Amino acid sequence: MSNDQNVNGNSSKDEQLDKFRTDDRGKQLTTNQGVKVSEDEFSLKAGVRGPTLMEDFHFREKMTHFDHERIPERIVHARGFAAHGEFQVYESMKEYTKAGFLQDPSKKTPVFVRFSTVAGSRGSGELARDARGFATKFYTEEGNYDLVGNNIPVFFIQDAIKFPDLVHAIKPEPHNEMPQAATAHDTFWDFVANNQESAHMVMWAMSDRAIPRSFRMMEGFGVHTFRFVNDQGKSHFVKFHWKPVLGTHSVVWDEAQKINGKDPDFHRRDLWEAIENGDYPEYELGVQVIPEEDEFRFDFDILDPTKIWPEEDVPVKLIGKMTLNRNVDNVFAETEQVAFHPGHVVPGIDFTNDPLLQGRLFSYTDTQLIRLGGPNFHELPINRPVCPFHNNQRDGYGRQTINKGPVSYHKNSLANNTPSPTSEAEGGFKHYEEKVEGRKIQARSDSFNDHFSQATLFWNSMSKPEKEHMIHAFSFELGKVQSESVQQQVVDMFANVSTELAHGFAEAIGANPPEAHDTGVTKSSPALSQENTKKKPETRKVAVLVGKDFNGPEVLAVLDSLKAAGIQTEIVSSKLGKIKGSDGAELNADFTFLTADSVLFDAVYAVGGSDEDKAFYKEAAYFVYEAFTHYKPIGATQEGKKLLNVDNMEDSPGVVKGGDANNFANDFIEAISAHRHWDREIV
Ligand code: HDE
Repeated sequence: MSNDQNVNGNSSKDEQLDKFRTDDRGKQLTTNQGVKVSEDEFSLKAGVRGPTLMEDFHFREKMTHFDHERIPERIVHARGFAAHGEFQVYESMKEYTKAGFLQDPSKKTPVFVRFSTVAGSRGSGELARDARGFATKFYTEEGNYDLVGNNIPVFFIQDAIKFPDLVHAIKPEPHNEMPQAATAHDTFWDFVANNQESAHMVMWAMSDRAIPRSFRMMEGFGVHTFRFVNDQGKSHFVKFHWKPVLGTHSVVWDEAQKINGKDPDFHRRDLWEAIENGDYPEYELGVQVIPEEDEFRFDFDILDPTKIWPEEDVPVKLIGKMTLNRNVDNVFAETEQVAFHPGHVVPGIDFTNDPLLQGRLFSYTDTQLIRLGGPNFHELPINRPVCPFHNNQRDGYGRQTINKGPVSYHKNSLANNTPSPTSEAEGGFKHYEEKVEGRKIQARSDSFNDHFSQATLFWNSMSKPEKEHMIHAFSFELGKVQSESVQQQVVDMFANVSTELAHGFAEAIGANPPEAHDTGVTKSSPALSQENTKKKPETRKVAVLVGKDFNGPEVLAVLDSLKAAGIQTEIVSSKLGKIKGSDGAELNADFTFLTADSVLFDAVYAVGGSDEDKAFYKEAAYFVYEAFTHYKPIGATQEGKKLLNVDNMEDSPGVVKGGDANNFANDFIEAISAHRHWDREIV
């Protein structure tokens, strides 16, 4: 195989990565120069109690490398986790785009997807109330295409020049570096109140979307309006969506905060384990398409990144599916070193004048230069395209390619004027020839000025529990703000969205409630409510609380039914090891009440056991009650029912009581599919 085929492209991504993989297990220890090392415990000294000697090259090399092991974390999206997978289009998109990877349903395009939180540092808890990054690199045969999106379809600002201000406001405050990975502080809300274009995104950020149950259960959005360009040169405006096959689900805020303590790696563990178990996460790619001629047909500017195109007005067409099927081998080499860029496009996909997108086109390469230490980051294994790449770029830190020959300029005669440009007809990228004219001006179009109508549309679209969660979220966040002036400014601002909302949290934080007035916006978009998402039991995690002498046959039958429905069960008990039940049944405890917690599960099966097992019942009762307060499905055997005697739990929605194992299992699975039981009364 020539170099071109294995490292510089024309191979599968996995084969390409394989050239760089190494397994040190079973090998002899050497220096980086390949010299075998005879001693790795004691440095070279002048006498056993003497000073260390400079000539100990192994010590010096080992320590120097260690001293340089860290690189700057991403200024935003530092905390992330990624996986490999593949994408397949359902049918040719030729009518809209000539992008090669969107033509042939039989073609599989390798992808690498990195999910992230935005505000926190690299080691922060994953259940922060925050937007999630959803960045996908498609390794297409025409070059890498990066769809660098979020799980929220709009953004805080309309012009990239404001991004440093937003991020300074959202990050921990500089004088005391608090709070970590949180928006509940003065500078963030001061920014919001004084930059009212943020209203719509803040609504999403205060909604359940900002605390997803799993990376596998959240939507993704390209946010900006892009262009599709077909082989006739015709352009359509397009917005991109990822729709998770498992539906879109969230946790509740109390749970999120507890998960951050119990398992700060909750989201990455969930993704890692799902892939290891063969439960490959799937997302359908959706597009909303608007013909160029219709650019001005809407009551908002379609280039404004604080606006959605309501799905009821512009339907989302599902055009393909992405499956994540392989975990990384090394988080640093792959997840940390991957370099996304919204400017990485392929023929058939192009930009619009969205001023946020335009600024991003500058920022991403710039950030990689400092983060990855020079201009050769495209040579890192994870960033290499799978197609060949050739140009006259040379040298720079960490250069790996050994370019042969004396010529590194265009035009030339010595190399026959190669590498040579390719015509558009032959696959060369040609920028879409959009007509532009105007004065050079530092201003914003008036068509970007309506900051509240879609924020109200979002509010109108929420179910009752979702609205309650939002009022609670605002109350929490502003409850942590010290400045009464900022608190009041935020109340007054969100009175423009909904007086019900602003009133709700003004009361909780002791601010002056706004006067009731009608926003005049009555429209809603059912697609925005997570209540209307798909409900599926697959891959949900159930804690099975098992005590001594549990009801053997019944419990084993229920566990079989749960497994058959794709539900995962973990046995939790007072001690690790075997637990004996009736009729010779035996279960093995995976966790104790010390190492497990209800917040790490989707549902609880309260099995119970013998009455004398007092310690078990005490610990299990708290576990069950906490799950109940988080609206989770609960199933109980006859013995487990003893755990339900608080707050009328027994007769509450989503609480299923045992008896006939078959019916019980079906009812319990149905309750698990529902995800949460919001109609439950929590005292
Ligand atoms: Fe980013 N963003 N961003 N961003 N962004 C970065 O690039 C930036 C924006 C998004 O997993 C940085 O490599 C500017 C919107 C994701 O590696 C940086 C603006 C959306 C990721 C940067 C935005 C995003 C980043 C930091 C305002 C959703 C993580 C490290 C115009 C559509 C990608 C890096 C990964 C990362 C700049 C706004 C998504 C500094 C200037 C809107 C998912 O270049």
